[in-house]
Amino acid sequence: MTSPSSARRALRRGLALATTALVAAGAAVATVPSAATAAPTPRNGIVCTTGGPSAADHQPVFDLTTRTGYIDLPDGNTMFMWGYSNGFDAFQHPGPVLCVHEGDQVTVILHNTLPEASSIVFPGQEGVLADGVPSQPQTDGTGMMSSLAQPAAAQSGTVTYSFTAHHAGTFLYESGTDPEKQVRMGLFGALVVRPTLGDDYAYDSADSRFNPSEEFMVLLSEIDPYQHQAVERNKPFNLTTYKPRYWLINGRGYPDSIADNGASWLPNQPYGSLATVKPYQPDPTKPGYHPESGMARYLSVGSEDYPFHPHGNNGLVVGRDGRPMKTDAGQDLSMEKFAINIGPGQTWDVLFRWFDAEHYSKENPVPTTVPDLANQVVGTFYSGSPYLGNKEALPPGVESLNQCGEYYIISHNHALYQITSWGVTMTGPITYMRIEPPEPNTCN
Ligand SMILES: [Cu+2]
Repeated sequence: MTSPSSARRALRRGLALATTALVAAGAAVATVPSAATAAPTPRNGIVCTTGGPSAADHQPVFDLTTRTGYIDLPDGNTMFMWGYSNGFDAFQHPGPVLCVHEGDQVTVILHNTLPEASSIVFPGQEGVLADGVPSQPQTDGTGMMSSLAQPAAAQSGTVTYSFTAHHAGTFLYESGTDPEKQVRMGLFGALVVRPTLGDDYAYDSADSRFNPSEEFMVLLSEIDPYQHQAVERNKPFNLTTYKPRYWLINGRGYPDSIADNGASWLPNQPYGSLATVKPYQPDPTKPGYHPESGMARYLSVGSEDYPFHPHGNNGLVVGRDGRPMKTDAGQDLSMEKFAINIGPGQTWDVLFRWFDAEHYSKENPVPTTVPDLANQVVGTFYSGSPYLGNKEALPPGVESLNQCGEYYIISHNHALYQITSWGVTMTGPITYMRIEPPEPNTCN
């Protein structure tokens, strides 16, 4: 597969924009607006789609439409994808992050526009109904399983799935029809069930509290471009030759991964993964009081383990696969981990804090001799100073993207062959944690 010319890309963008305009025009005259609504998009962090006005009555309703489209990859390639869009919006990848509350009666209406039947399964949810009857595997006339759930017919079929969200936690939703093809083509997304205790808790326990402005999604996936090319050209694909060559975080590869949510140059890949946090400071008498943890929700739809590895601090694993790390009797089974090894289909809920452990500053300097400016090799995001909140001169010829003396700490997949894009190294599932200097600062 070769990169399309920029002209083709521009044409496709133009078509996408035109489609969006048509949909917008259609919405203006439609009598029934799309049920799901997206909250105002924060620059960083998880972007929740909530289930419309009835969500307030604990009956969120989501319309998900299967669409085809293209995403941009770090090596300059573009990739044909399938995806779930929010309501009847244009194509996006991955699907919207469905945020509901424990105990909610959740309705998800699948509108299928693909040339083949498609369905949705909700791993971890119990008692799922499809058009009012139990959602269950389907067989064809020969007794072969044809789908893990009742599908919506090709082109224009619809199925309404419903369930009660009994358990708080992080879950996947994904295609249950020909998943070796459809999930890999992009039919997946995250489902977040918030506990009764409150939106700023991972589970119904006081020790799972986090700061809502520091909640992040790390949704990991992979692409074999030859499979996508075959689907785009309506050709068969031999699954025994499946070999991923791209790996993505929230549907983007580095450096796009650290761009803002909704970055203008990634019209179909709305979700960034830069984690912007403040230093943990539990003492209210000290400046920068910030006593809460951040929270990362890890999910994988890949076919291999992804050993994701945030540098700098351990994380506290408080949940796995939408269940808290506690016994039925409430005994704490949470554990600290440095790398989070996410298996196919798993989700991990991890609380983390960034400590200013040594309190280094100009008044408490790092006990080492810093080399001369001309002898330093520094990264793009270095401030020129080892001290949080300081900006100083950089070596000759270096341009820095550092804004206000903030720190950047890399988080990445530690299977290094997986942080590539068809062989281009140091791309793929890499992101950063950005540590903001204590306020007052000059960041904004
Ligand atoms: Cu590393």
